[in-house]
Amino acid sequence: MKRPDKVKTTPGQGPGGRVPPGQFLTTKFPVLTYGPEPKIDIDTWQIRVFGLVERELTLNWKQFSDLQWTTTLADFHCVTQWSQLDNTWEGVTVSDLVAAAGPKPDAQFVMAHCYGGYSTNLPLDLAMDEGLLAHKLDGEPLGMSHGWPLRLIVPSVYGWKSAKWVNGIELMAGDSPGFWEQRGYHNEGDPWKEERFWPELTKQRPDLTGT
Ligand SMILES: Nc1nc2c(c(=O)[nH]1)N[C@H]1C(S)=C(S)[C@@H](COP(=O)(O)O)O[C@H]1N2
Ligand SMILES: [Mo]
Repeated sequence: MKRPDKVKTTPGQGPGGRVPPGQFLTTKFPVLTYGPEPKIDIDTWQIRVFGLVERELTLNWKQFSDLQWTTTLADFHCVTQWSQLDNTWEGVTVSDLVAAAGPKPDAQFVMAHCYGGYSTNLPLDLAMDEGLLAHKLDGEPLGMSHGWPLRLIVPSVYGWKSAKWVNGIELMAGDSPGFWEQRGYHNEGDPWKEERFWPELTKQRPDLTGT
């Protein structure tokens, strides 16, 4: 008998009540990328921490991977309704990286920038509390399509905030919408509150239901 690879859950059900409303479980880790995958050469790869920082940082892969590494276990919820539980990510915490640059007191938001032009915005507190710049998933380097060599992981918000191919963390005083946030996705994106799209936009544009 074929075992279904999706299990529909309702609030509070699912393993340990860990699956937010309107989500299906998957074990496959689908790929979701808007547009073409960027081409990345590890020899020229770099990440920049800039904006409201005391010391702007530009690190190459060697310098980045010499930072303290952290492992986290987290669930992943995509706004297109799949959730995957228990992913083990390894990388450098946003808080360790940002601490190295020294955030200025008026920094309150971050913009994650990516190879290929994608971006997403987050409150600085959230990024510092749980943001991980991950290079490995379940013990293996990320696949190209999952953001190799480095992606952001922010488990408590929808997956579009977990930017792949990250190459910049910009600290800002005011909030500013990222790629999907400019195109109708919710600014905060809490899956437990189903903050999927801006309510007005969803009403005006019924086509904006799950990309
Ligand atoms: N650079 C970039 N990062 C991105 C995206 C993207 O299109 N470009 N898609 C986002 C979305 S909508 C989701 S759900 C996750 C999916 O990650 P995955 O492809 O590794 O499953 O990546 C996020 N990060
Ligand atoms: Mo997504």
